[in-house]
Formats: sequence, structure tokens, C-alpha cells
Amino acid sequence: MISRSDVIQQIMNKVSKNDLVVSTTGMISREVFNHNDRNENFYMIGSMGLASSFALGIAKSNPGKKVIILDGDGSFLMNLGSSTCIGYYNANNITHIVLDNFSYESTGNQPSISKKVDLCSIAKSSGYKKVSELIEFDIRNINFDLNELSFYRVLVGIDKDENISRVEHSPETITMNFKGSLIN
Ligand SMILES: Cc1ncc(C[n+]2csc(CCOP(=O)(O)OP(=O)(O)O)c2C)c(N)n1
Repeated sequence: MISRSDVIQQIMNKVSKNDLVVSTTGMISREVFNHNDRNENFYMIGSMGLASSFALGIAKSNPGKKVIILDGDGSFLMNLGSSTCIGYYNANNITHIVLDNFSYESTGNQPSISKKVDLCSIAKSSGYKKVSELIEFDIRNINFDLNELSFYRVLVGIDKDENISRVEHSPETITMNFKGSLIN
């Protein structure tokens, strides 16, 4: 199975210059940072589950921007209230991608509950318009240009022990850089 790191690399190569990327805490943000650090990335340091809440506010107040959420299964399931609000408010400039490895890999691979919970059904019933399950990952199946609230569950493997750095920016710098990118 494809690794989470490979999927993140392919996604980060596909995002356009002005697209905003909001990534969840742990290794997902670390990987985004290491593959393609840019001012348009918001790394959610520490606050597990809140990438999608933050992204909803950003998407609604910046309707001309595309907002891509990179979530983990653990993070997604931790804050379902946020997904229901994203659906309710029909944030059609959001693409919500859940990288599902059935575990809390960042903290030592403890199993999450995503094997028995249908993430796509949750997205559908929350009001996401386009819901896709990518069992065999192919980047061509991800479309950032639909202008339709979209959800992708991507099955990823457990990554080998990765020796990559933490996000090196302070939360203040992340915020300042990201704010600056909203002006363009
Ligand atoms: C509220 C809260 N609880 C726990 C943690 C510790 N923590 C950081 S990342 C992580 C696992 C995240 O799992 P998932 O979103 O599935 O991503 P993965 O690491 O598997 O890619 C945990 C438990 C945290 N940062 N915040």
C-alpha cells in the first residue's frame, strides 16, 4: 500500500501556488513541511482535530481561495462536529482529504477506530457533495477544481520510522506567513 508520505508528496506537487493547505497535527504536518514548506500552509501544531474547524473559517472568509485539508483518521474522528458544520455551511471551496492508516501513527501506532466506522458515510450525511474512497491511490482521481465540497478517504500504509524534522516555524510565524498569503 502507498505510504502516507508518498501521498502527501504527490498532493503537495499538485496544489497550485495560491491554494491554501491546512494540515493536522503530528507527522502529517511534519511531512507537508518537509516536502513543500510554503506560506500558504497552515500547520496545526498540537491541536488534534482542529485543522478542519480552522479551515472552515478560512474557507468561508476567503471564498476566492481553495482550501485543502490534510487530516488523519484519528484527527477526523476526534472532531466530527467540525465536519458536520463544513457540510451544513456547504463550504464549496474545501477539499477534505483524510489519510486513513487506521491508527494514531504519530504517537506510536495505537489503533484508531476507523476500521469499523464508515468515514465516507459520515461525510455524505454531513452534506459533503462529492465523496470518494481511494483504495488504490492515483493522484489523477483528486480534483481541486470542482468548486464543490469534496471529501476523499485515502487508504495509506504505516510509514517506516521517519527521521524528518518537526515543523521548524513557531506558531506565530506560521500564522503570520499564512495571513500574508491570504492577501494575494
Ligand atoms: C487533543 C490531542 N490529543 C492527543 C494528541 C496527541 N497526538 C498528536 S498526533 C496524534 C495522532 C493523530 O492520528 P491521526 O490523525 O490518525 O494521524 P496519523 O498520526 O495516524 O497520521 C495524537 C494522538 C494531541 N496532539 N492533541
